[in-house]
Amino acid sequence: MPDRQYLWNIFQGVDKDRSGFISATELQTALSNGTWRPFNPETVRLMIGMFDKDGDGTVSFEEFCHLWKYITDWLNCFKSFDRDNSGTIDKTELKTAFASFGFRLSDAFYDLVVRKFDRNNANSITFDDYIQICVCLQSLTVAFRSHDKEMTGIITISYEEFLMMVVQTMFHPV
Ligand SMILES: [Ca+2]
Ligand SMILES: [Ca+2]
Ligand SMILES: [Ca+2]
Repeated sequence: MPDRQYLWNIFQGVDKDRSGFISATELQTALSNGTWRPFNPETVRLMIGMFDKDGDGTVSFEEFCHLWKYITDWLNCFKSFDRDNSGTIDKTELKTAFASFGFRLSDAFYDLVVRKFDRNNANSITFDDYIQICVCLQSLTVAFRSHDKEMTGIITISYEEFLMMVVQTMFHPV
């Protein structure tokens, strides 16, 4: 953790209306700095949901300290896999990243992910979408494993269980 004064300065810069709390809009604006494209609002909502411990819908300074570390860790992870320093993750880089997380998946899967999240038509994924993909994949994997008691990699679930799994992971994953 960097010192609190350093984080307090960042916090005050992000808290544009000086309310003492960071709203989703303020966070999105701060994260968009340096790019032309707004930070994925879904990722912003996801992160606020994870760090808004008192549930008031905004990020206090205490909550911000944890959020800041989370974003920094993801950014370092993203940069370490962006081998060609293009600022985005292409299919080959994504494969390397996920293989290092322990996923063994086919090319068809990576093609699909890049196609779904390639919002710039550049055959690659930006930082905000990368966080969203990783967090969703992690929570879907946890949900799958909770049904896969024998660790066979195959589960049998009902339609309702399937819906519950998707709703729980896709909307407000933790
Ligand atoms: Ca504010
Ligand atoms: Ca809060
Ligand atoms: Ca790259």
